Amino acid sequence: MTRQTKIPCVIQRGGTSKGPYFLASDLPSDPALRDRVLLAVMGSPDVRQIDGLGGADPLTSKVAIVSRSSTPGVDLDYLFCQVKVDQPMVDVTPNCGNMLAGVAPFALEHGLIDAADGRTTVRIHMVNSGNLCDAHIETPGGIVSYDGDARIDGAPGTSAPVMIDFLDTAGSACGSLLPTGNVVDEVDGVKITCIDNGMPVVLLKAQDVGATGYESRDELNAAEDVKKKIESIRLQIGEAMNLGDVTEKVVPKMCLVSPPAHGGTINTRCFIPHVCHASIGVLAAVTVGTACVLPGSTAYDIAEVPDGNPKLISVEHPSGEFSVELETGESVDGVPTIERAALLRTTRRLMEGFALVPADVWDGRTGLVAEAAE
Ligand code: NQM
Repeated sequence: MTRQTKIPCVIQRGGTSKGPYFLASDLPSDPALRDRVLLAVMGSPDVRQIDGLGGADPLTSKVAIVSRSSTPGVDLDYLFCQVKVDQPMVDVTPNCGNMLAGVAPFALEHGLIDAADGRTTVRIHMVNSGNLCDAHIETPGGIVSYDGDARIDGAPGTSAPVMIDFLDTAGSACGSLLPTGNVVDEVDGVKITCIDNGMPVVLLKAQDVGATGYESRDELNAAEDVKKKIESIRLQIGEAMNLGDVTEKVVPKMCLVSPPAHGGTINTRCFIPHVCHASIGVLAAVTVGTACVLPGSTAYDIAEVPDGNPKLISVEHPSGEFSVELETGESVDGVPTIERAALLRTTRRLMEGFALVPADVWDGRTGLVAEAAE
């Protein structure tokens, strides 16, 4: 019988995503070995991830790695790992604002930080991008509560609210808000806006690639012609967005935009990047919201942006809407600065135990690297 390495692990829903959460100290510190371990944990590469914990979908093939932060004034470090379902690859380029919702509760339950009586504010360093955020967690009596009335589209039921304030997300992976230096570029005859306010996203009008923008997720996943056009644009623009060769990367995300259909600000269908999202990513929504207030962008002329500051931007998606509160500051060269983006998520601890990986992938007792996995 093959001996297996037991790794302490919690499975948690974070927003509209789900996956294992680990303490950094329970995983190998070498990134290449860590990635091999995560592939084994999730059962990748395999379209069904049948031999692992992954859910055979990009939204359930995610891992959060958490530790106390060594940065003064910051409580936690959070590294997000997107484990590819059908390829032996782990991408740490982007953040995930959904898994982020579970990070502070996980750390509080593991005693990495202390809870206040009532509500605990936790400052988190998102290692992937170097950005900071504050997560506000309900902790009555100093204990994390998962019960409450908060509801988000894309997750059933209600739970305790996790309010998140993003403090400085412009240029998270691309180095600047508008990485190509332009509000609009043109590729394959299609006008696009390349923007990164927490997530590298390319926004294009749905009609420009032969879609309406109101299709279901399944319809778009079956729309090979539309997906081919989108991928061609993505591969051509990746370098100009400072992301290098994006063939094997999960960014930039590709977002089809169209006028709102349900009283929101804008309607979206996001490809992440090859599968249509069931809703929309957190930082993708912050980035799309930012494009809505950016004069000249591909979203600006179709967005119905409310007056006032801060503004509640409602991003419509295949399973409802996602509200982002955006506070804008002075415009510099026609580009508004985003002072703050705040939003609501929920989370729930689902399982606690051990993930098991074959010892020939990682022998956790000796820390030995297995050559066999190469
Ligand atoms: O944009 C999916 C998700 C995400 C990422 C994706 C996310 C974000 O919904 O911050 O949360 O875009 O691949 O979990």
